[in-house]
Amino acid sequence: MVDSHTAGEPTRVVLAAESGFSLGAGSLNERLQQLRSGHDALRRAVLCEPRGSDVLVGAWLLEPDAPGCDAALIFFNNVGYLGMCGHGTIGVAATLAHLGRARPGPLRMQTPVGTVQVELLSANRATIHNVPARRHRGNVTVDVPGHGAVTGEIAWGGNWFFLVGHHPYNLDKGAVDELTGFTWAIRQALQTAGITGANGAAIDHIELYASPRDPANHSRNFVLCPGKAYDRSPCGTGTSAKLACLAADGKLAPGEIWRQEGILGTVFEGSYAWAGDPAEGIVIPSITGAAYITGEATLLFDPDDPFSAGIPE
Ligand code: PYC
Repeated sequence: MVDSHTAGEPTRVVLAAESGFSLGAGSLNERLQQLRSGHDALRRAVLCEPRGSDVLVGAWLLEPDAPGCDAALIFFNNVGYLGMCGHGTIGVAATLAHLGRARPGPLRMQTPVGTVQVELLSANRATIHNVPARRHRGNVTVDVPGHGAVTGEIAWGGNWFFLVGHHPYNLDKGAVDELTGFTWAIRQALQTAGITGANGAAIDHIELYASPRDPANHSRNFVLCPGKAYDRSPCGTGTSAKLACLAADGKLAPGEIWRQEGILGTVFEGSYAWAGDPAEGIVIPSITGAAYITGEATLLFDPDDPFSAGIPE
């Protein structure tokens, strides 16, 4: 496996072919099902303590079954599987460069929610052209116990997000506990109120945004991930969701640059193109960021180790 971080957020790439472990030869979604229903212990063993932590996002690097793709990816975290992961895709691109499997230029990655075109700009920098993103509903108010009414927007950026601009918090790293408490309460309130993304999909990422610290940027965010860890990066799918909302409001023109600062002050540069008729409100977000390799290792599973499959929840 190869570890990296993208703008502070870690990615652990599992080189599935080298591991000797196979998910069979089905479609990517069939292989995801295999992993989810038959081998979920492997997700925990690879990612959770004692080998990993709640903060890590994993990426199984697999052979693609979609025509024209260079690789297929299944993203996972401490509690389950992600449709797409922006920081993770940039991390995979840097990992492929590190392994000598990719040179600067175009790459196509298959994910369970669609194909992502990647432009590897250098060994550490990449632009991803994400799956189509859209605002699903604007101006949604939910009653959050202990906090009152909170209004936000629901958007898809490869994962489902609830984006909130009106809140009383400073998005400071020192306030992470408070921000986590607030966003976790929002997530639970959405669930209780039956507020979902399209087709009843759970909204499992909550994004707060505010003015940037650095005037060169346009916004700062704090993103809570499904397993209650916060994204150290500005979140690729979260920035995609934000771009879709800006496009829907006519606040950002196609091709215009949006510099999204995360909670650490690291930046993703975003822009969008309309996917079709602007009236449909569907955009193709482009996100540029940098990733650095932090380690390479072989994971060992000792049958005598009581925590070989991770520390149970
Ligand atoms: O960058 O899309 C992202 C992401 C999702 C969860 C953590 N990072």
